[in-house]
Amino acid sequence: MIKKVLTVAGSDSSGGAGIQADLKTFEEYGTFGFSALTSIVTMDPDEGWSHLVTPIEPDLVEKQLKTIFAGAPLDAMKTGMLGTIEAIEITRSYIDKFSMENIVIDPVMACKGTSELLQPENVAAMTRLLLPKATITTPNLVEAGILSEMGDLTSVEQMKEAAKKILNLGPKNVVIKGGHRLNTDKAIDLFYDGSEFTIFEEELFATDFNHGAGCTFAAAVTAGLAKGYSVEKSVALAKKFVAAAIKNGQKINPFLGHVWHGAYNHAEDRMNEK
Ligand code: PXL
Repeated sequence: MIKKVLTVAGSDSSGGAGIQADLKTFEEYGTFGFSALTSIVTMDPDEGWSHLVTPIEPDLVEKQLKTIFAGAPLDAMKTGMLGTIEAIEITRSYIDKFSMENIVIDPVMACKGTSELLQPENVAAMTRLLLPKATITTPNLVEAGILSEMGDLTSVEQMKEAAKKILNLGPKNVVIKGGHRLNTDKAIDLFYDGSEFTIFEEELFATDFNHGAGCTFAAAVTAGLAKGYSVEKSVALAKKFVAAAIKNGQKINPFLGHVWHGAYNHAEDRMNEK
């Protein structure tokens, strides 16, 4: 049976992050994707590509989850941008009601291109209601600094300390993405399972065409878990998947370049007329 995977996240109307990244990634992994939309992000080319986040009515979030969970059990799920505290509460209630396992919490707090953070009270609700249910959480350096209350993280040693603090919030595993924000010549991710630290390294690509990288990484981990891979293997494979996606990033419009979710599997070659 094909594995079923859910994303509870926002729509990135520009096509690279959010549920668009998630569903494309789920498909690349050969899993069957579902989505419950929590918000819609739009960008205005007439206003310097400024972002607007419009939350979905909580009642409509619930209706989507009811539809999705009506079928056979899901194999894994992830959360991304969560529009409202109510959406967070509803998501938690479905996790409990259906005894969901294999849960990836991507603690999205801002979009690139906007300094506007998610409401602090949303972050608090996500921390309280969702992190304790997480198989793994996938903060970037900024998000890890906020969750650990350590502020700026500038070294692997500090990332280790932050990972310990984040694990105390309840997730079973944490991976902190150093990315381009850590001033290293490699893209370094730190994985912590509560007993051991593992460093994952990939080439750091000098590209701006990396919109959607974070969502794609978390979605790849989720699909890996759905397929029955261990948490560590899911992270290792996700890292390779997203590295290929960044390396083959595409300039999508005058403002932005996106990761290419199909790069790892050379999806651009599919269905070509021979
Ligand atoms: O990359 C963070 C992110 C998450 N979710 C949605 C987004 C973005 C950034 O644009 O639009 C829906």
